[in-house]
Amino acid sequence: MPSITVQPELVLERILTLEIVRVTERAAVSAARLRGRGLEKSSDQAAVDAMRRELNRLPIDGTVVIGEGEIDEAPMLYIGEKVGNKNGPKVDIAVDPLEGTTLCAKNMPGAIATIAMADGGTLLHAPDCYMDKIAIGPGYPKGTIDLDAPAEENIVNLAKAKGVKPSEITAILLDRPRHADMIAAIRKLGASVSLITDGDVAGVIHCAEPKTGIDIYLGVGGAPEGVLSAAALRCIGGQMQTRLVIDTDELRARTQKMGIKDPKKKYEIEDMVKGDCLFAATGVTNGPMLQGVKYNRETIETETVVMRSTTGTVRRVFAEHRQLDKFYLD
Ligand code: VTB
Repeated sequence: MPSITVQPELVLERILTLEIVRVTERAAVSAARLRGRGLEKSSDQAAVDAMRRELNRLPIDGTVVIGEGEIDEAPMLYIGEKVGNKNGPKVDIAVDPLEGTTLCAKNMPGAIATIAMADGGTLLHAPDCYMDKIAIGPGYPKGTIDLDAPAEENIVNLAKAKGVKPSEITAILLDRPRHADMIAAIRKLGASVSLITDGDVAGVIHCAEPKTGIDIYLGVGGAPEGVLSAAALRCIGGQMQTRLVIDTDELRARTQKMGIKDPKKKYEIEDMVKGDCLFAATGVTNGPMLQGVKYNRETIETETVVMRSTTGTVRRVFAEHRQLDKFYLD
């Protein structure tokens, strides 16, 4: 194929939007082959391999800033790894090749392959630690939520802004013992709690998808997932505030090494994703956001959502893949 010459600023803006679909599609198909086998590590590895292979074909000079871990613990897609064929713009890349490894291993709803991409130096380099998060969808006045206020206060303020009673609000949280008090307080207000076992990138995005009926995300999840979901909200609108949970000396040192000066900083979306970005996710298992990979006799079907913050356009790409041998081999 002849190589395409384009102005560098157009590459990230438009062409890569469709290119990154291929990246998450491949990761999802590779992981989905092991769906329901109880093989968390192998399905994650399959997604990582496929994603890395596809990323290295892209005309980018990319750096993984959110990945599978530090170089000593992750041989591939580690934080700092260079990806792409270097024939293009400098970009930061955040990946979670298989968000919801347990969901995939148990063939439960909501496993996805996901990526965000932005100009070099504009994505938060977050360590693989916990992050306190709060998020709502678009259309509310700035300041409707505050990470430092109690959950009840946030729900009351959100209800006011939405013009409904607090009992008409639905909050989504990871089902973890650490959230027991928060869940009890939300229920005491009469509001509804929707619990997820994993997959809080989609959990945050649900706040911006009216059909889900979810109004607010609350609680502590992974920091890498936090940056990925911030990228999605930067594209489709919404508010989000976060703070890293730095609770050991080892983590403090690691955070400093990653260039984070103030470990207690309260991040807004614009601090986590400082400029325009792209976000994509392909369903691995069926879920409320995306249909999972479907294997037919002669085709493989995937569904991907891809977003671009410059315009806020959201595309859903339903793909039918043929040449299945090639699909698996290359
Ligand atoms: C979340 C969720 C992930 O980790 O970030 C969660 O989105 C947070 O960590 O799918 P804990 O599981 O330790 O609570 C995952 O569940 C992946 O492990």
